[in-house]
Amino acid sequence: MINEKLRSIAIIAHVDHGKTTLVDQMFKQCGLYREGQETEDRVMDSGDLERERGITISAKNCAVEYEGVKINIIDTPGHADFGGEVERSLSMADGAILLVDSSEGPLPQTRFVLEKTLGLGLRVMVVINKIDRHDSRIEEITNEIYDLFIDLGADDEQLEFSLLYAIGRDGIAKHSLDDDSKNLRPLMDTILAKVPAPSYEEGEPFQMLVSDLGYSEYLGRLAIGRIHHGTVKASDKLVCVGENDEKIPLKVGKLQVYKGLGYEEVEHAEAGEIIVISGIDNVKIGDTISEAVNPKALKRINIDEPTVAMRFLINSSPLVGKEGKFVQASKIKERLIKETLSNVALKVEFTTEADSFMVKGRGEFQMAILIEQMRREGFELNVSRPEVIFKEIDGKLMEPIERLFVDCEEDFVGVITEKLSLKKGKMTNLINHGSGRVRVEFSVPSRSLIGYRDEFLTDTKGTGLMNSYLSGYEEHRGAFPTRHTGSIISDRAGKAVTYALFNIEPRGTLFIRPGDALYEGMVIGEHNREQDLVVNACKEKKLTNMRASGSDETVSLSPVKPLTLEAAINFLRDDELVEATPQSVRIRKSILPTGERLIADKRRK
Ligand SMILES: Nc1nc2c(ncn2[C@@H]2O[C@H](COP(=O)(O)OP(=O)(O)O)[C@@H](O)[C@H]2O)c(=O)[nH]1
Ligand SMILES: [Mg+2]
Repeated sequence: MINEKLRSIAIIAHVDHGKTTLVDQMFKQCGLYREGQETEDRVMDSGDLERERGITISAKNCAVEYEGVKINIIDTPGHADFGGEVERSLSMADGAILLVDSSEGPLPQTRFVLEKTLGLGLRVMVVINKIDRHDSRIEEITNEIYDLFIDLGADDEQLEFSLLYAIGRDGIAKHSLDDDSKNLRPLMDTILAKVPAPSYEEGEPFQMLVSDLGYSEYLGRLAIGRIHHGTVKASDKLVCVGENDEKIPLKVGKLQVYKGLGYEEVEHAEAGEIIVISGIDNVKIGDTISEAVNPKALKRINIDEPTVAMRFLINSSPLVGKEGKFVQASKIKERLIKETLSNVALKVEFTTEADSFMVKGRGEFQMAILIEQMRREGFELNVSRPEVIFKEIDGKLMEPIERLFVDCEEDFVGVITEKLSLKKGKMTNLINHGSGRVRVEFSVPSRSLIGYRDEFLTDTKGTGLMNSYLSGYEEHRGAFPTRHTGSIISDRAGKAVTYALFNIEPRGTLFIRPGDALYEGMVIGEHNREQDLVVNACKEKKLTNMRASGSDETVSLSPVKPLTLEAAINFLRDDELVEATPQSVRIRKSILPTGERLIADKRRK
């Protein structure tokens, strides 16, 4: 049986290729807004951090109606660190729209999302987006897209994808470049024609795969997913089949489907529909909700393994508890467990120490976003330097290796290649278009790229582009120094004093300002030399009987950029931690007392 009144599609692409903006226009043209209604840009980016940073972090569902057919749409993030969201979303879709920027072409995350989609056998439509860009290279990019499909092993049917052109921002899609289409109809019609309507076996018992979780004050936990077979009604008695085939009975509370940006309560729902049900607390993404007699599990969602690990610890600095509401290990543990429920690419391991947790994920950016969210909720915590996860295969130490694509001006290739080769990277390809810009490919250990982006932007004067994807595990390429500078460390607690900072300043770059609270073992700056430097930043100028000359009172310090969480994480050495609290980001030594630290350093050497 086929449910002709329904389609479900995921919108996938590299970051910034225009997914969320296109969804806005679909809303507008499918009559979701009244004429003249004030609308926000990128409504689907509804989280605070999403709005602030202008990126999509978690995948979200919505639905529009077109020509009497309901289209469920899933907007996904395009950043590699949030790849788990794409894997999760695709389990709800029958097809995908792949957006490719008309100037940037397919980039590493384009490859990642397309690989996942083809692997699941989903129908893909390709939209070359932002064709209004004056630097668009449509013909070249079309070839690159075909090459990518072939490279990823697309079969003949998948290779015959529909190709459209769009200015997503203006709500225009075209079948060919000389179409004078003024709206998205060509795209919407293609969705109806090319994305298969959900098919199901009649009479089969109800089965749904849980692909997302929600939470409501009134209803408790919400399980979200697509119905594979059968139908469901509110108050049906079902069973949730968990990871180890454990079966938990449940009674469907409220039954809802997506409508526009929100939910709509319904009496019953049919195969193919994406539903939101309440009635069970102990549900996880990947579980199957099934009819109570003879329950059968669907295949769990395939999620790539984590590649980066970071230790989360309770805040053990002397300033603990001044800003945060939640500082206890038990609160942090509870919060991390809650996060792993919906954030499928994240794993938490409990160590033998009660106040330390090992958090594993896809990258340091994913971690930074989690820490940022926790700070805003009132948590205080310490986190360690991110480390990539090694594997041992046949007695050999293996490490994750990435393919890195750099696009930059010719003049910068030298410095980039030199730096990356120090970090065990190898150049694998160099394409010079003769336009002054070059494309260089490297094979680089993942650990070399942690914290590298800032350095790269500095080295290319902000004009370089870099993107990478995980290409696999290779034998460990050997150690290299992480940072060529040391830290400037406070030797005591107190308030930073202008006079003292003025004298320290020539030794490096400061992170703090006069008046900031300091403690022993706190890192207050980056030293110009490789070793650490311990200083007294609270030292007042000795007062003499002679009147100080005026110029002393007006010493001026170089302006200090406040530390961002990401900058702090990138700066860390192995024996340092970031202290994150609702209002502050500080860097500190793991061992705070200077004497103890020196002894530990000696022992290590
Ligand atoms: N020139 C141009 N820019 C666009 C178009 N569509 C989106 N953009 C811009 O591209 C940026 C990224 O858009 P967004 O929808 O957040 O991309 P996403 O990361 O794929 O969701 C925003 O600054 C948009 O204004 C378009 O059709 N043409
Ligand atoms: Mg987006």
